[in-house]
Amino acid sequence: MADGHASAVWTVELALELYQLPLMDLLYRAAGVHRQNFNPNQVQISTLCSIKTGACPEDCAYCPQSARYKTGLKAEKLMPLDVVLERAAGAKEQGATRFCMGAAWRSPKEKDLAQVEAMVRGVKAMGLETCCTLGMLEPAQAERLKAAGLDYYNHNLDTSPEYYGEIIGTRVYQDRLDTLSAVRDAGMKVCCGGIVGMNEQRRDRAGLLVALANLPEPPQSVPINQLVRVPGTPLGDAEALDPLEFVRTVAVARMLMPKAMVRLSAGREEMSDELQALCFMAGANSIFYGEKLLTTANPEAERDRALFARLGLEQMPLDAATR
Ligand code: SAM
Ligand code: DTB
Ligand code: SF4
Repeated sequence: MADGHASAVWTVELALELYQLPLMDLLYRAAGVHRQNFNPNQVQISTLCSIKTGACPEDCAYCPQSARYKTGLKAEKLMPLDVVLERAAGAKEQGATRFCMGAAWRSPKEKDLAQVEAMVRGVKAMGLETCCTLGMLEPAQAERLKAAGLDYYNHNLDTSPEYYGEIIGTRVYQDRLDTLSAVRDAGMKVCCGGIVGMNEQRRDRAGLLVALANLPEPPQSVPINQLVRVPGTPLGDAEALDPLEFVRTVAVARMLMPKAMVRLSAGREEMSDELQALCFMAGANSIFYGEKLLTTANPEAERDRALFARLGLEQMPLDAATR
C-alpha cells in the first residue's frame, strides 16, 4: 500500500499495550505521530445537518432517533433541497469546509436517493466538501452518490465486533463492513469511527480501533464520539467514562491510524477547554462546528472560536484537509 502503514496488522493486545502506557508517554508518542503527519495547530471543521430526523426503524441502543425509544424527539420528513442549500451556505459563511448530511434511515430508498443526489450536487457546487451518512448502501447506490459529487461517506463500526451485539440487533457487523466496501469501491473517502462510553470495556475500545486500522485501507476520517446519554434510550443512564480514558482513546487512534483525520465528534458539549486541549495534543485534528450535531447540542460557534483563540489553533485549509 502506498503509505506503508496501510498494510500494518494491529492486534488488540498491541493496542492495549499502548492504552496502558503512562499517560505522559502515550501523549508524547501520539503527539509525535501527529506532528510527523499534520500541522498540529490546524483543525479541520465540518458542519452537520440532519436532513431526515427520527422515526428510524433500527434499534441502536445509543440513538435518540430510533422509533423504538421515547426520547421526545420530533420526527421530520426529508428536508427540501432549498433548505439544505441555505444551511450549507450558512455553514460555509461560518467557515466550515465540509458539509455532512445525515439521515435517520436503515438505508436510503430509491426516491430518497434521487433527492440526496440533488443535495450533493448543490452543496458541491458551492465549493464545499460533501459528506453523507444515510445508513447501509448497496454498491450501485454508492456509485450514484459518487457520480453526484459525494466526497465522503460516514458509516461507523460503532464498537468492537464482540460488543456490537449488545448495542444493535437489527444489523450485524458484516453489514457495516459490506457498506464500507461499497463506499471504498465506488472511490469515495471513508469516514468511519465509533462511540465510547457505552458501558464497554477498554478491550472493546481497543477492539474498535484495531478493527478500523485493519480495514483494507484505514479510513481517511475517524470520528471518535463520546456517547451523548439521551434519556429514554437504553444507554440513557450509562456510566460516565473517565475523561482521561477518552484522551487515551484519541491517542491510540492517532497511533494506529497516523494519516487519518481523527475527529472529536459527539460529546464536546460536556468537555472542558482543558480536556479538548488534551485531545488535540493526543492527535485529534477535526471537529464538528455549529450549535447542533444531528439532534443533540454541540458547543456554540462562539465558544469554539474562543477555544481556538485560547489554544492558538487555526482552521485547516481545504487543501491540507483533503489529501
Ligand atoms: N442512520 C445512519 C447510520 O446509523 O449509519 C446515519 C445517522 S447515525 C445518527 C450516525 C452515527 O451517529 C451513528 O453511527 C453513531 O455513531 C452516532 N451517534 C448516534 N447517536 C449518538 C449518541 N447518542 N452519542 C454519540 N454518537 C451517536
Ligand atoms: C459521527 O460519527 N458522529 C456524528 C456524525 N458521525 C453523523 C453524529 C453524532 C450524533 C450525536 C447524536 C445526535 O446529535 O443525534
Ligand atoms: Fe437509525 Fe442511525 Fe440512529 Fe441507528 S444510529 S437508530 S440507524 S439513525
